[in-house]
Amino acid sequence: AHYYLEPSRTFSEFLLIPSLTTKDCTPANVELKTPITKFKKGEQPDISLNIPFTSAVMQSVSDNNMAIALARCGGISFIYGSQSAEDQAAMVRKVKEYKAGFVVSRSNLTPEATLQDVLDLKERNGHSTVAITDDGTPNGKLLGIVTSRDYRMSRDPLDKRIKDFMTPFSSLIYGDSKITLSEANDLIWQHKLNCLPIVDEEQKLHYLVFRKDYDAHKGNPLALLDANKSYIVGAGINSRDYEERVPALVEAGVDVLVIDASDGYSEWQQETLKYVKSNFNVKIGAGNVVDREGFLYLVESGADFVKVGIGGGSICITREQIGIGRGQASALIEVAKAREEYYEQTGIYVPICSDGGIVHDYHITLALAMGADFVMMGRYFARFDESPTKKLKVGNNFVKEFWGEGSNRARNWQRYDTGGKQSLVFEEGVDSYVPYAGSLQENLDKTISKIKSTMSHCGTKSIEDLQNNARITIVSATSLVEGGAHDVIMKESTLSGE
Ligand code: MZP
Repeated sequence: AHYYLEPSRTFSEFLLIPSLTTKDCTPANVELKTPITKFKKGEQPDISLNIPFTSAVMQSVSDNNMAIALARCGGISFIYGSQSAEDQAAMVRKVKEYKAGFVVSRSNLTPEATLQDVLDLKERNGHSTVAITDDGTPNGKLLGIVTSRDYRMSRDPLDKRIKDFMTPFSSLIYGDSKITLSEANDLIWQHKLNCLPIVDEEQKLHYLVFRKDYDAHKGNPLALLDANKSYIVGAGINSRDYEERVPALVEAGVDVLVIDASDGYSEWQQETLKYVKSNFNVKIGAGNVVDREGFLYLVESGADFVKVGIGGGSICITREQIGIGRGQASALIEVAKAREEYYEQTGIYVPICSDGGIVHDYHITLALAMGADFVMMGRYFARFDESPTKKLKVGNNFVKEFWGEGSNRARNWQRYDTGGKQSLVFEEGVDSYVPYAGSLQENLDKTISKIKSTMSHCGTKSIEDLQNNARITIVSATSLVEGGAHDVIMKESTLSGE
């Protein structure tokens, strides 16, 4: 046997040491744009993200609703593959065909209509916002807009009349090409609006611009109307039924695929990559791997990015069940080194994704500093309104359901397939709850603020800068204790979390 004598380390065993923060290195100047597909030195990647976040290929995390919400914030979801190819392609199609605004006729609604009536229409059509015009067409006069946020604020929507929630826009009519991003932004903040309609001189509604869209397209007003085309979306595939699944996903308009397997260092992944590369012009990532050999094998087989991580996922019991895995930090550090060497030798940069095991927000920054170009998370996203699972009350707390792809509930045997019986012989994942945390955007905004703040302390303004210049230290078990509140008597309110 070959022994790796260095212990296998996790994110919590590391901290970042601050470097000189220059005056221009404020969090506002930190840029989180990142590549997700490989590119040649001096060229641009075909697909990049505005924030380094992807949601996990899991039934309890990534459906079309999550994909729309995350793409709107600048990230991407990989829609789960443990469903029929047809159903998965339908979810991809819903994301690609999604239009930010939806116009209904005022005449479809009686004057007594409630907010719930509007929301039912919204639900039926799968949109996050309903715009109400006087004649129900885009040419009609815009009377108002009801958003999901209004719905949440109302608590008891049936008691409220639409008019209480409509945001009147009569004073906000602009020619679509005349308004600049910053003007629109000012208006949104000034009027405390969630979104702004862009209409032409004939009052034809062109687009509803959301606050979050501004954040995602900062600095490029026209991108907002390019953005109206469609959101980007990914999808997970396996190395069994790819000849049926990939054509359906490509036909539905998927932007990028990923082969989703717990251990991706296999000839099946090579075969799948070769099939996709020789039959389709679509980007495809592969994984998961935890070492240099696995990374190089997948890259040489054609992968556009590589996913790193075995056994670190919050719902994962692979390490306990079959003794396979590696601490996420150690895996990432080795793969990132192999990626740098490969780049030096070939001039081709292959992005890597750190998948699983993110517990605290700073773990994301650590993963980026250790060489990840983006992270994939399950537990993090499962907590939000936009995840596909039920919100329940357990004791005094609201929770959301969250189960692993290797659990009996998901029955995704293809993810754990090693060429044997076509079934899930034993579980490698658990069925669990996660604390409910509210909306994706609010939480993502907070996480991004923290990442930008850490990067500013490190004196770095981009992910590439962080990867090249971060200073990382191992922490001892005793210094971990020092990092929390210690040697003080906690007040009751702190203890009860009030
Ligand atoms: P986390 O963000 O919840 O810690 O981890 C999510 C990752 O765990 C997924 O992206 C996937 O790689 C992995 N996963 C999903 N299901 C299982 C399982 O049932 C699993 N074991 O390990």
